[in-house]
Parts: sequence; structure tokens; C-alpha cells
Amino acid sequence: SKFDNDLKHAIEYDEFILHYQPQINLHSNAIIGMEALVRWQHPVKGLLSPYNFIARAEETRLIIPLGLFIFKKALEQAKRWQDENFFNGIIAINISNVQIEEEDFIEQIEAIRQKIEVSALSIELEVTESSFMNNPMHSSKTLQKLENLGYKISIDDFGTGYSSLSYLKQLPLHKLKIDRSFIRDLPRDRDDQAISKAIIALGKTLELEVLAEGVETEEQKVFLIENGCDSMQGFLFAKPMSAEALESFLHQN
Ligand code: G
Ligand code: G
Ligand code: NA
Ligand code: MN
Repeated sequence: SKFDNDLKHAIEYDEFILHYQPQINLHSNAIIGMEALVRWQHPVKGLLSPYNFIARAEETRLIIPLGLFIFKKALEQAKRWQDENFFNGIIAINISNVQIEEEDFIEQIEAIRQKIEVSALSIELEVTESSFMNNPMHSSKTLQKLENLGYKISIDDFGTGYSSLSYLKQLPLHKLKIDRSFIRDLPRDRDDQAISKAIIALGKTLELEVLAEGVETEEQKVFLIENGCDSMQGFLFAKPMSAEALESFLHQN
């Protein structure tokens, strides 16, 4: 289709940019990570959200070259920030199921990583529950290899997928990211209180860090601190921004 050709063209012509959103430790308020979030700078349609193209990129498998491009861009940014001593924490990168299931995914990202010279210890791969439920044998091997190489693995949008609790125990995971749909109506909504507390408790039991997504208000932050959540991400601290915008934002604050 026209859209697929546009997408292919956009990968070749470098029309994708990354925005970054800080992840904050709830106790120290330190920035512990930066999540890379892709946008398409479309020549006609303007800045497109991933909701407009990631699903199609997955269906056409264009997510494979796009995902590698995103990985490379994010690492180049992380490397610059490390060299400038601006930020030395974790760079978090979203990884699609299609990428995880790709045979030579690890070889491909490792080639990029070694060339850019960023330690795997400072890279977190955000996967979703479905990426280890579709093909548990293959994915658990892949995640185990990544862990052996030093990568951290977090589960994005946690609570919205279909994960088995036994996998959570077996897989080499570092972090659960509570989906923002459970945070939005805190602290008022009783169901969301129960769900977010349950996820925090589950994380504690399994010795996983728990991050709350989509934190927009001080009241939500207080609720999360009181209930033992470790970290947060959301508009309350900062929205996703270009690297330049983020640098000036952090210098001003
Ligand atoms: O940044 P924004 O809130 O618009 O992101 C919307 C969705 O797109 C989120 O679910 C996010 O996980 C996904 N997304 C953002 N960037 C990437 C990316 O680089 N790769 C993949 N696979 N998904 C992404
Ligand atoms: O699925 P994923 O968690 O990767 O999605 C991240 C998306 O959430 C990004 O598109 C980002 O723009 C959006 N986002 C980040 N913080 C907030 C927030 O505080 N409120 C809302 N509504 N969206 C947010
Ligand atoms: Na994410
Ligand atoms: Mn998420």
C-alpha cells in the first residue's frame, strides 16, 4: 500500500526521531532512566505518534529495520549524554514482539551496541507480556541470553496483557511498569487502588522494581510513595521531549 511505501521510504530517508521521557526514583527524585519514544516526522502529515504506525510496521515486519534504527539512535544519544557527563543512567528502549521473535535479534543489537560502545548494563529493553506468552520457549531463551549479556528487561503496560505469574517468576526480569490506565484515576478509584497496590506487592515478592507510568498529579505520586512503589514516569515530572528540549529543561530545573 501507499502507507507501507511511505514507511519504507521514511526508514531510508531518516524521518524518524526519538523523544525521551525521564524516569524518576520516588524516594530520591533522581533521574534513573530515560525512555526513548519514537515519532515520525512526516513531510506532509507532521509529527506522527507511534499509534499511527507501529502496528502497521509490525504487520509488514518493517519494525525489524525500524527497530534497529531506533536502537541505534537511542544508543548514540546515550553515548553522547555519557560523554558529556549529562546523564549516566539507564536508556530504556521499547522492543516489539516481532523483534523478540526474530532469529538474529540479539546478534543485530549486539553489533550496534559494540560499535557505539555503550555498556549493556545501561540498557533496558521494554517488552510487553504478549512477547513472552506467544512463544514462551523461544522468548525465555532470548530474554535469558539478553540478561547474560547484561541487559535489563522490563515489562511495559503491566496488567493489561495476559501473563502467567509463573513466567514472571522464571524470566530474568528487572522491572514491572504499571500501565497508566491504572494510575489515571488514583487516588480516588478503589479498584485502581487495589490493582496498583497488588502490582507493587507482586513486584516486591518477586524482587522486581516497580515503576508507575502516566503519573500526572502530586496526589498520585503521594499514593505511590505511601504504597511502596519505587519509581515513576509521567507528565508530573516531564513529558517526552526531544533530546535538546530535555537538556534545556533539566538545566533550568
Ligand atoms: O510516546 P507515545 O505515548 O506516543 O507512545 C505510544 C505507544 O507507542 C506506546 O505504547 C509505546 O510503547 C509505543 N512506542 C513508542 N516508541 C516505540 C518504539 O521505539 N518502538 C516500539 N516498538 N514501540 C514504541
Ligand atoms: O506504552 P508506553 O508506556 O511505552 O507509552 C508511553 C506513552 O505514554 C508515550 O506516548 C507518552 O507520551 C505517554 N505518556 C507519558 N507520560 C504520560 C502521562 O503522564 N500521561 C499521559 N496521559 N500519557 C503519558
Ligand atoms: Na514503553
Ligand atoms: Mn507503557
